[in-house]
Amino acid sequence: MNGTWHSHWRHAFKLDPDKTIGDEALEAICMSGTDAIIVGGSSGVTYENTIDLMARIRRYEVDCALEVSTLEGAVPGFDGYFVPLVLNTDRSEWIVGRQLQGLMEYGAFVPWEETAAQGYVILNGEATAARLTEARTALTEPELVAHVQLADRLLRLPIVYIEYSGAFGDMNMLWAASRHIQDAQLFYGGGIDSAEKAAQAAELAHTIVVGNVVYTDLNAALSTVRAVKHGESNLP
Ligand code: 1GP
Repeated sequence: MNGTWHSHWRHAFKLDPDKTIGDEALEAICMSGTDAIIVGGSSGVTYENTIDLMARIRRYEVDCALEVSTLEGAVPGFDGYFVPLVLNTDRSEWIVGRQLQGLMEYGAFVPWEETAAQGYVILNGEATAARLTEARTALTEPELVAHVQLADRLLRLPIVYIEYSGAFGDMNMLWAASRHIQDAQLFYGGGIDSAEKAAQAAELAHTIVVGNVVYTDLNAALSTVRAVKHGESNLP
């Protein structure tokens, strides 16, 4: 794994600027012992709601990164920036198109040292991101492995993100991805809503990302941090 600003993360919460979170819940999340807060969402992300959430998270010391999925939501002042490339879509706008558009507009202002591309493989067809990008989510295991190799070995992306957003994924698929990762940091996200699921996914991924449960069951969300911090990954 590359030694970069995000490489030590084992656990991250993903907060959606388009969703409401109270001050107390936000404090509990930021003070939970998680390694980072990722700000990002698939719809309804604007400059205003992104900067508002960033300012609130900034009261705490936790690392805070922005996943830049729309130009409207590109806000300066985060510790780091992720640029997602969706690898399992036929629509090139989600692989390089929007990213090029972003660079044409903001290329001069990109903090390159703190910016990392994420090779997304979206595997839950029901996820908003899957619908939006028309991702080919029904991949076989060999197809998934090829996507992982494309991202990790051929393109040398720093992060491979196995995304099941909204549903807990097939751990056999995550296992297959983890077996074939060489240098990239393996992120897993999707349906982690308990300590058990967190521990299971964290055994196979370098970093687990917990999203939706923050808004539905705060205590369960907090339990995922403890599960990861007490367990260890089998990955190198
Ligand atoms: C979403 O991977 C994250 O991008 C987390 O997924 O919301 O299902 O936890 P959940």
